[in-house]
Formats: sequence, structure tokens, C-alpha cells
Amino acid sequence: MPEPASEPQSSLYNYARERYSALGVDTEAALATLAETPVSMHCWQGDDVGGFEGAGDSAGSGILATGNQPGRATNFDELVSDIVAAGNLIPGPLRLNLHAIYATDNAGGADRDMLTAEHFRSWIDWAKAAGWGIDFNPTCFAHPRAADGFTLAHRDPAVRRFWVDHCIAARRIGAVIGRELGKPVVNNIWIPDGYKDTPADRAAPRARLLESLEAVFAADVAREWNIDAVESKLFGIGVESYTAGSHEFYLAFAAKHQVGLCLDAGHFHPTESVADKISAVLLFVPHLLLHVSRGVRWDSDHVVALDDPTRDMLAEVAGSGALDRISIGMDFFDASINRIAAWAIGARNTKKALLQGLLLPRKRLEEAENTGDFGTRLALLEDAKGLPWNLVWEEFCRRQDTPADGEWMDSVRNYEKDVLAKRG
Ligand code: RNT
Ligand code: ZN
Repeated sequence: MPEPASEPQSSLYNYARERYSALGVDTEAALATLAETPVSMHCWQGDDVGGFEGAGDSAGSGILATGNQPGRATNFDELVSDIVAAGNLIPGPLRLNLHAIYATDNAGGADRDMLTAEHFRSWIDWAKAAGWGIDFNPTCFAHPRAADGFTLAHRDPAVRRFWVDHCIAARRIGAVIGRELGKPVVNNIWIPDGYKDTPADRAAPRARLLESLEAVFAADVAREWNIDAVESKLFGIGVESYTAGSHEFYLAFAAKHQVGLCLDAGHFHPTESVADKISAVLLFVPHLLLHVSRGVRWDSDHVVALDDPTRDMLAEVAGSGALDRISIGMDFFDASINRIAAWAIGARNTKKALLQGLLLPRKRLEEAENTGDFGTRLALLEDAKGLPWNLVWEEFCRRQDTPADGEWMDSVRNYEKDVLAKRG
């Protein structure tokens, strides 16, 4: 007797579709939303947040990539090649998240306060051809004027002015890129400002930060093409005792000035739920940016895992009814493993978490909740964990022409052998 033909993908998917449909979940709708929701891929995983300025050293700014995996990208061609290699292993739409230290066309050596979109021409042209959107970040670290750990909250008005001008330049760059690509740029301000040890005065740096930010946002920049966000942090490595831009500071600032808020999954107390913040802040801020990341002890930037905090966070996004006001970006930097693998693992997990959220039997759950049937609510939530979401994920990978789980790592190994291993 001949061996029975192996099950075609689509019949496994059909099985999953029926299982979900019995719970009132439309897998096709989930797949459609997943296919329309981009994840912003942070360029800085490719070179350990090095940038192209040459002097790049983010030490002292509370962030640090550790590890010595060979093959770090050192220029535009290498970084773009790595981004494409990783992008090919990630199903569905991506955006590219750039930092100001990645200016490509700056032979004149313009300082950061003088940067314009033309200094990023190579990226813009690449993104246009690739069909990717771009996001942007002023880089308020790894610079002589940030050497003492303060930027927008610096006590010297001349130093503050420099960083205000840099942030304004970044917003203008965002608007130009957004208009040119026909896709708005999310522009995120994060600063390292803070102290390693107990400050005498917690108020003054915050007052200065407020004044600086008000100057940054007073500059007239097309909101249609540049969406501003501000990112808080609890503490950083070497900045353990005080961060001027705390959560309360930025939440209040974003609500008052109606700019976006960035919630980085690694920037809160370990038992705090970022998932729980989403529905609250969406009532008060116009836009929410997520930095999907993973805190491990004192590091906030491990590669995203498919863990409960990530699943809970993306489930809140999936059920928010506000996908048009939420941007999903990744933020981690691990130099101890293959950097392409890091991107692929993190992005695939982010998208899996979103898919799981989209596949929750939401109608049934709400019905149970609204009738006070909390036993059914818990049963549904727990049973949902065992539903065949992975078959829907495999179907997504198939439709997007992207390798399935267990199949994509070969391509990383080949790239490591053929490209990364040959770099100086
Ligand atoms: C730092 C912030 C910030 C940076 C990037 C490089 O703690 O998370 O988002 O990681 O801007
Ligand atoms: Zn972040």
C-alpha cells in the first residue's frame, strides 16, 4: 500500500478554522488584521546601537548591548542587507525604525541639530522601493553633549538648546519622510537623563525637561505625517536612582499636550502590567507606541519571547478597537546571539502574540462577563490557550510566503556562513 499523502496545510488550517468558528471566532478576519498590521523593526538590533557616526558609544546612557557575536553591521549596505535577510523570515508587513545616528548621507558631518531628511536619503529610497514605512527617533545619547548623562534636562541652557534643536530636526525629518512615503512616521523621544545615585533635587531636572519638551513641540511640524511620542523609563544601567522622564511625567505630558505615549515593556517595575495600561492611556492620549521588549532583572532589552506579558499586551491591542491609534515597534538589542535570529525571533513572537489576541473568543468572553458568569469567563480564557492558533500562524506564514516555525533558522545559518562570517 502506498504511504498516505501528507496532510496539505490548508486542511489543517480548515480544522483550526472550524474549531475557532465553533467559538464564534473568524480566523479569516484575524488573518486579515494580522496582514494589515505592521511591526516596526528597529534598525539598532543589527549593530548593537552603534550607528554610523563613528564615535558611537551609548555607555552612560543606561542602555547597553552585551555579547560579542561576530558579524555586526558597520555601514548602510551591511545593515540593509541584514534587515532584508531578517525581514524575509518575518511574515506580514514591516516598518523600519531608524535612529538619528544612522544618517547615511552626511559626508559634510552635520551635527545632530542640523540633520535633515536628505541625510537619510539612502534609507528613504530603500524604503520606498521595498514598500516599508519608516519610523524615527532623535538620538539623545552617544554624543559629547550627552557625556554627563543629561540632554533635554541638562542644567546648561546651551546644551538643552542643542538637544531641543535636535529633537525639532528629528520631527521635521519625520514629516518629510512621512509625506514622501505616503505613510506617517512615528517619532519617538527617549532621553537617558538621570542619576546613578540619590539626587538632592528631583524637581529641577523635570522642570527643565518640561520646558525643553514644550519648545520641541512648539515647532510647527505636520501632524499628518509626523506622529510624536514620548517614552518613559523607570531606571537604566548606571542610572538606577532617578530618571527625569518617568512614567508619571510623560503620561501627564502626553495627555496635556496631546502627543503620543510610548510604553516600553521593559521600563516598569517587574510586576507591573503594561497590558493593563493600554486601555487607560488610550482614553487620554491620541496615539500609543509600544516598544515590545523583555525585561530580565535589570536589563530592559532582551529579545521578545512569547511570554505572558507579551501575549497580554498584544491581546489588549487586538481587542482595543483602536488599531489605527496604536503603533507596534520592537526594542531590544542582544549581541550574544546571531542578530538576524534575534530580529526574526522577536518579530515572529510579537506577531504571534497579536494573532493569539485576535483569536480570543472575545464575544463569548464578554457575554460571560456581562452576565456575571465568571466561571465561564475563566474557562474560556484557559481553554483558548490550547486552541490550534499555531495552525492559523502556519497558514499566515504560508500565505505570506515565509518559512514556518522550525524552518527559518536554516536560512539564518546560511547567511551567517555566507555573509556575516566574512565581515572583518
Ligand atoms: C531605552 C529606550 C529607547 C532605546 C532606543 C535605542 O531604554 O528603550 O527606546 O532603546 O531608543
Ligand atoms: Zn524603548
